[in-house]
Amino acid sequence: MKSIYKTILLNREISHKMLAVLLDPDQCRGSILASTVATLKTNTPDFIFVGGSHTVNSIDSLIDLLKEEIKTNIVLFPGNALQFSSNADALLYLSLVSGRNADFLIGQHISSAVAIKKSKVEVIPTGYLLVDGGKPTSVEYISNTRPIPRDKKEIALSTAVAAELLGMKLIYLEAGSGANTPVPIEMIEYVKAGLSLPLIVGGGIKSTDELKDAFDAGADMVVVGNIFETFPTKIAEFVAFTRGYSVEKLTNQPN
Ligand code: 1GP
Repeated sequence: MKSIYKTILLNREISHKMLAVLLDPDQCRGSILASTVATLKTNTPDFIFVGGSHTVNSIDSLIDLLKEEIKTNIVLFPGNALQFSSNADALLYLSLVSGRNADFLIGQHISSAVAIKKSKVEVIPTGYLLVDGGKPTSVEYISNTRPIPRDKKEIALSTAVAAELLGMKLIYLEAGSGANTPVPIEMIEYVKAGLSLPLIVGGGIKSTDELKDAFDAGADMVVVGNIFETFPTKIAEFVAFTRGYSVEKLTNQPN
């Protein structure tokens, strides 16, 4: 099976920007789920992420349904050790490196490590940095960690580089699902400039203008979830924009 991490590296090399649609099993249900799946079938993003800071409903049944209906890579984006499913294609093995809560740095990992190793799910160690998104978010509350202040890009870079040196393979700059304001552009640019790893950005992105800002600033992949919980058909607009963005960049490259 094709390695998802290799796909991410390859896409970054050819400047193909990636979009991940995040589905929270608690929010994506009933008519919203039906409309989301129908839209995703014909407007398929690079990845579907499944997870959330706090979920009650089954991750497995959502993944099974998605795999039946849509041909794309399903990546676990877990809020805790319970959100593991061996039916997923890959797992972002998140360590909340911006926080000082040992449980989310290593504790949850220990609870699930042996089961994960026995599975066939591709594990992608990911340094996860929570950035102030203008309001308290679930991830901040549940993880009991403080986000990096919005004007402290140097702290964000030092944290991201520490994660890189510790051997993590991806960096995720997160403003938190439903954030008032996405990760600041200056922070994305600054972290990108000092980092060798692929950079994921998410949290509070509600329009293709904000998606463009994140791509322009250096995000290799952007994750969008919350806005689609109210307007699932907007997925089509975001997928089309992402495809067009990479094509336009390639076309405008000097010979
Ligand atoms: C949250 O980064 C993701 O973990 C996506 O955020 O739900 O605000 O789009 P939104």
